[in-house]
Amino acid sequence: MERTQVAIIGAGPAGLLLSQLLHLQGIDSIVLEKRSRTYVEGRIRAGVIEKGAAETLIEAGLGERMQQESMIHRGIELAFSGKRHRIDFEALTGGWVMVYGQHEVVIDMIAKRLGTGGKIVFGAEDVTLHDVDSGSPRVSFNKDGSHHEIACDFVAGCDGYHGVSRSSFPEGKLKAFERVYPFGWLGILAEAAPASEELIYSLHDNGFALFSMRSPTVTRLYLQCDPADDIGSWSNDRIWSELHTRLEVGGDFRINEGAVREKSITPMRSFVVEPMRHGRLFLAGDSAHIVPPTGAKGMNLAVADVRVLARALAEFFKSGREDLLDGYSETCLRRIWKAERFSWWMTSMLHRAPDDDAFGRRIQLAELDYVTGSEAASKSLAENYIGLPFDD
Ligand code: RFL
Ligand code: PHB
Repeated sequence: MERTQVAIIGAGPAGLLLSQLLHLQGIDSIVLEKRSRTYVEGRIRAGVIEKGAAETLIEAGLGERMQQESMIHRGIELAFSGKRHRIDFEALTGGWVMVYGQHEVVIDMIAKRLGTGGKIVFGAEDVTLHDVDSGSPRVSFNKDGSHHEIACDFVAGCDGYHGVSRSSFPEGKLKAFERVYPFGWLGILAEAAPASEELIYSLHDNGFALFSMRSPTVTRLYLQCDPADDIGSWSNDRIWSELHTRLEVGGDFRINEGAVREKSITPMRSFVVEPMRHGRLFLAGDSAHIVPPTGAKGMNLAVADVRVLARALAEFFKSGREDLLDGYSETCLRRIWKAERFSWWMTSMLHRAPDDDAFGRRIQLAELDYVTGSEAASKSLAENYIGLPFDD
């Protein structure tokens, strides 16, 4: 049977960064990923990296291409009632965020791990966790028709919301907290130069829209839609028409159209499980928590979790100390709940709920007016958006 110190389930940002951080501490790991490398490297998701998360990636030796190709953003715009208002992160906090696609981060992480002898098994099917409440857990899986087993000291469940790790906790051990929103995001990637230098979050009578980007030639755009909508009912013409209507407010701003490369609908939910540890199994990233994308926090929380986990594991292997491992769940959850609050707040402020009444709409507009008009309120948004400081 093969052996490793840490078996990592999932090659998303959480699992891959954890394997790199452990490697830098001299700890070996094997990453087991259900999908193919091509699939994982092509999966379009997040685009905003907090300052602290970007610095973590750079310190871990993963920043080379990111520093060349990413864009530093020092503010965002909020559009409502026919006007655009800038939230100036730099003036309010001295901070910034980086705009760089999550799949590019994943490409960089995979290349780095494989380039330094790291082990990632793609196409690992039927991953099953065994004896995680003992001192010697095992993980089994099938690949290309043969059965494999890995003995390890710890298992890191970095396998996202639909993974197996969370369901390997004993019945009744986890408490789940959830809110499902009555809307989804339809996202497209367009071969078009971004018409604005900064992201625009817009609340329109037709619903929310977000203007974002990936590079000087690629624009990323989102529209609030019904989560039950069939993507087939959204022709490119209908999408562009809604984007023009919802985003082109204030002055002569016009978005550029271009060939649509990706088109998908994501449902929106807030979700947290507590605790994030059972015996020798630790959950990190989306396997333990989901945020609606409005606050751009999902990937950033994954980075924050594995920072804490890597440090706790390193301390254990170095000195046998278990207090950081014991504190893992509590340390992570303090940040997670603040990001949950922020994402829920941004979502409620910027979306049109189907059962909204006139009172609710006036309150939303008053909130936006306050957030953009008060320095204290703008600063609160800015410090959460750029990322709260790490505790560790
Ligand atoms: P991932 O990325 O889902 O990776 C989990 C990996 O585990 C694999 N897996 C398994 N492997 C083995 N066995 C199994 N049984 C397995 N089951 C699953 C999966 O194939 C996958 O490779 O989770 P991780 O690493 O925790 O990373 C989390 C982030 O991906 C996620 O939070 C973000 O993408 C959320 N998000 C955003 N986050 C940000 O920080 N900033 C943003 O701007 C932002 N925008 C977004 C987003 C997510 C979006 N979607 C599509 C959900 C925009 C969108 C539209
Ligand atoms: C993105 O560019 O994909 C993006 C940006 C900001 C968000 C969510 C997604 O809040």
